[in-house]
Amino acid sequence: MLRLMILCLFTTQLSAQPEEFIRGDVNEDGNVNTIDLIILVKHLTGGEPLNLDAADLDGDGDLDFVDALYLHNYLQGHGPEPSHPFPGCGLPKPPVYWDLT
Ligand SMILES: [Ca+2]
Ligand SMILES: [Ca+2]
Repeated sequence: MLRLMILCLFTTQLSAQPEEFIRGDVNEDGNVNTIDLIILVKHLTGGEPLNLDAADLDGDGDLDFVDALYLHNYLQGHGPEPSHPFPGCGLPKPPVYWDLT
């Protein structure tokens, strides 16, 4: 029984591993371009599923039209680059926890 519990814990940890991605590369083709913006807007209006981590352009943990505007501005050369990981593939930064004790 103990072996089974340990195996289950190990399996859960493996499946919880974050996957590498490029912020803004919503369709995961290796490029950040207008197609990603179109897919993101389609998703936000009830359309296609997508890589939610990559679509969170500002990396705030929420997916909304601010992310679409962020990507639009970046693609037009009027906004900052997507947050980490960008332009290369990588893992998101771990969350910062405040110790209030
Ligand atoms: Ca793409
Ligand atoms: Ca966001």
